[in-house]
Amino acid sequence: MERTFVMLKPGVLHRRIMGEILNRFERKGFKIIALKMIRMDKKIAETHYAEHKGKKFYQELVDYTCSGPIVAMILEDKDAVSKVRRMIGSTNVNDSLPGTIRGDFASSTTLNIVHASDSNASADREIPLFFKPEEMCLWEDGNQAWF
Ligand code: 3AN
Repeated sequence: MERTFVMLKPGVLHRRIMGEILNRFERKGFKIIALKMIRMDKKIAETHYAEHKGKKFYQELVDYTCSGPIVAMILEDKDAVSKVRRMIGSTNVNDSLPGTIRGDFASSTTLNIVHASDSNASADREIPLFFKPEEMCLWEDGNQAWF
């Protein structure tokens, strides 16, 4: 099983679409093994987006992600990284297709609503930045009769 890190950026809460987005991940069958709402501090945002330091959108990106609460989560599934990336759509909002999260909800590339790890290496770097091991809740799909 593979794990990936997903972050719903502040615009999601402002627009009241958190449930809609979580619903898409659940319908697809991902197992949510960690979930929390936090206000990101500048240091974490700068570490998370370190590769973009110096680019013209960097400051707006850091300011935006720190401007309100974010929802951080770890999703687990076979090929979770690539599956989630397909569901969120292209980085550039002009290219993100209808039916993807960015294609349906984002109107700006910098403020593009959602982040998801783009590789296993990114997931391995991002997960510990946002979650302590004890914040993960590992669970098994139980006997169907219980539900
Ligand atoms: P992704 O989030 O799709 O992995 P990255 O890692 O290249 O894309 O960029 C991180 C974030 O930086 C994007 N989610 C977006 O908010 C912002 N960003 C990336 N490229 C641009 C760009 N060309 N113009 C404006 N904002 C950008």
